[in-house]
Amino acid sequence: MARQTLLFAGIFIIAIALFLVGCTGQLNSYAAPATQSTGATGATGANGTTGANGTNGATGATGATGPAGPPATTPQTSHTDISNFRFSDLTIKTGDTVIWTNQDNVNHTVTSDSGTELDSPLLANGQTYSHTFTVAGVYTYHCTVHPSMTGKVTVEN
Ligand SMILES: [Cu+2]
Repeated sequence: MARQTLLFAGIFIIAIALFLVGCTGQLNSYAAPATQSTGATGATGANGTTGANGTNGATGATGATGPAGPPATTPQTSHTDISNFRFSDLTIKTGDTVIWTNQDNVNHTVTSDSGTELDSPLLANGQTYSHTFTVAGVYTYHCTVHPSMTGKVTVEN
């Protein structure tokens, strides 16, 4: 009887052992997923920062100043007397005006030696003749009544 009990006990133990082995195998196979899960996708990297704007270029140099024009002078008026049968030579600027006044008791004229720049009528005592010179140059003139009377106006820029 004891031997039978031992035998049953042995079979029982073996059965349990087999059962356990089977369960373990099932558990093992169950625990191991047929398909391995894919790892989580890595987070997308952050966008890079935008580059700073470049600095503006230097301002261009100011252009050179142009050549200076003729000095802006206010036109002048020169008074000159015709006296004792003589003219006085004058030097003036372009745009200036000359006024001749006859101080003699005889008539005189102011007449260009050539051309018609100066062409006064007969000037009695106290009368005047004026002319504005707009072009630089040397203007020689005389008196038609007394050709030996000569004068000169130099007009400068
Ligand atoms: Cu004269």
